[in-house]
Amino acid sequence: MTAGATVFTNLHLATMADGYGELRDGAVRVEEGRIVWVGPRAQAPMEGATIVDGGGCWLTPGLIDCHTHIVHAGNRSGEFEARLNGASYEDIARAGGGIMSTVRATRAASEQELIDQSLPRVASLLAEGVTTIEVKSGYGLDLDTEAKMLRAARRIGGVVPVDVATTFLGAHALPPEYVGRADDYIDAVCEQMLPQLAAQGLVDAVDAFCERIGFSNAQTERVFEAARKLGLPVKLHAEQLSDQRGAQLVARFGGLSADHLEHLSEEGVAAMAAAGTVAVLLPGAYYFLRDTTPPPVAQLRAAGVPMAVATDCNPGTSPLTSILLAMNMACTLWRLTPQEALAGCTVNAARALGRQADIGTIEVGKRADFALWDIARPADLSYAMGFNPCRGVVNAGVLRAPVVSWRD
Ligand code: DI6
Ligand code: FE
Repeated sequence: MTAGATVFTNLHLATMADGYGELRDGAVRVEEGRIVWVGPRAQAPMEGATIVDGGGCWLTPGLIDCHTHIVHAGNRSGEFEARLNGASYEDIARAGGGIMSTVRATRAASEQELIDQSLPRVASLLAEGVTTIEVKSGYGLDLDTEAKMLRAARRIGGVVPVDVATTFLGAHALPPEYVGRADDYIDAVCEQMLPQLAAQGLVDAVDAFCERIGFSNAQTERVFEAARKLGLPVKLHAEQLSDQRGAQLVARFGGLSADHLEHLSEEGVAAMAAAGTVAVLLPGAYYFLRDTTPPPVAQLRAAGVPMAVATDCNPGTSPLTSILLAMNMACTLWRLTPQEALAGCTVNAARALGRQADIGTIEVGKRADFALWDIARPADLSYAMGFNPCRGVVNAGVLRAPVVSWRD
């Protein structure tokens, strides 16, 4: 008897190891939370294992939402409604709206309130087969609140079955205390906030918003230098609203990912391809902002840049808590194939987090994080809108929902 052995059988596999990596009528053996065997059902080594009958479901890697701002307080639906009733951006800003309203709410919330407000959003993702999320700070913009956000993100991973990767996004916006002194704020980010948060073990990666309304290329570079000194990987909100050559910058630092990319240049594509930097595509923000410039998907594809797809869940530009809808939008709006969309939430999302050795495909040695789906083929995941065919989630070998015989 092998301790903790489970065989998941009577299911079709999309391993995502090579394209879909389709294996009909397959099985997976898991021991101690890791995949030890993948293959045809008829050959599955069953000795000493608990058997989970997949009932003819499809099994994919657990989905990975590799770009979220899901930990924040309050929301901005009032602002959304005001705009649709004719208020201008300036009206809203004068009334204290926009990103700073989320900063105020997040500063005012306790750590527990942040967790309580974020959990329903996280639960929505988990119901759709998500097993790993990335969570960014960036609504604190001071040391204490950034720390509170990152601790809340980490603690969510202890409350519900999800793995959390934390990203420090101190350079998200200029806090009111520093108006007119952006370089001083970047000093604080680089010399105080990042080193202290890293010393507390709260930072897996470092991000910045490189944009005319965010931080300059030179300021971003200083943040990246500070990350490099601490041995932390970098990623970047790049070319969302304009081409700031952020993709080239993050590629030069061997960055994990460049995210958004609607205004990415050919030169940026080439730099990302050479550096192996993942393109994280965020159709929720494009949709919600009614943007009209799509990211250069065909060029990214031709250059062999791995593409990920994520929700960008945030209260201002992408109040989206459905990874399946993000996949659908990536296909519908930007012409990703359903296979690319699923790779974008599995194998390539893992890479955008630097976790490709551990998660993202169903392969021997990886963690047994899976999602089980009542679908006819993997393309169904990108096809339907607002329909959730998830029938179970497996976290490190532990099945979270019954899947046996719901068809009976
Ligand atoms: N880009 C965005 O679209 C969001 N952050 C970012 O860096 C906006 C966040 C917000 O409005 O709350
Ligand atoms: Fe974002």
